[in-house]
Amino acid sequence: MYSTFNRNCRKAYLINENEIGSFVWSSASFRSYIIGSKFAITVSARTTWQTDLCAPGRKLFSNMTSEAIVLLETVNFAAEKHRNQRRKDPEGTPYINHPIGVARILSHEGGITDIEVLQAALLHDTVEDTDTTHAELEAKFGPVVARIVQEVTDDKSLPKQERKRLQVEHAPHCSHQAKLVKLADKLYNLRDLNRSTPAGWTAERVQEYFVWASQVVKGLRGTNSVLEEKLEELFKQRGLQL
Ligand SMILES: [Mn+2]
Repeated sequence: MYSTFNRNCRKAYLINENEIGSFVWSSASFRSYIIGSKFAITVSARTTWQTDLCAPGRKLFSNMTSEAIVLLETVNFAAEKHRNQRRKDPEGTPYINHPIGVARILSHEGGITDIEVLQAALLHDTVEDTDTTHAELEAKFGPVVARIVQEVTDDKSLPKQERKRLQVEHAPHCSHQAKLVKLADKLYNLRDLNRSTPAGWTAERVQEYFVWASQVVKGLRGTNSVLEEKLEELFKQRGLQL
């Protein structure tokens, strides 16, 4: 009854006004209802079940790809979760700028089009920094996205230094998708440190962050040459080599 989400689908239809995020598309022989973002339920067009919901008047986003809709759903979820958080810069930039920027680094600089990686980038700090749970991400965005987020989530029950040490240790053993998110996360954070020093940070603390980040990135090499070169350049400016 369940089939994998058809990422080539070009048309989306709203099936239930109270359930934004659930869409349907149809072909000559099938109608498919997207459940969450990851799975679709496909029924024969001859099945009368809910076919009235596909009436022409209910068609929405006909020129929009389903992936664009999924990304909007994802960025909206992240924005709601990070609603009350600010970055550490003196300007108190809204936190959501960070996950959006990480996803944009992947798409615009890293050439990444894997929707699950871009979704995981948008969600990468939700479990670590908000009340979001792994189960919640899995139910809403599917097991792959939830697993990538899990891989980039620190265990907050551990002391900070231990968490930082574990990031260095775990980096080489992450999945390719998680490594991409980690590279973009580090690139964003290092650029941010160059742009503006967080309130209360000394020059030494900034330098220590670069040293630690270089150790993590060392374990991520061989993942994306463009992102790695850009990181290498930032480390070089700080007198660090990978
Ligand atoms: Mn982050």
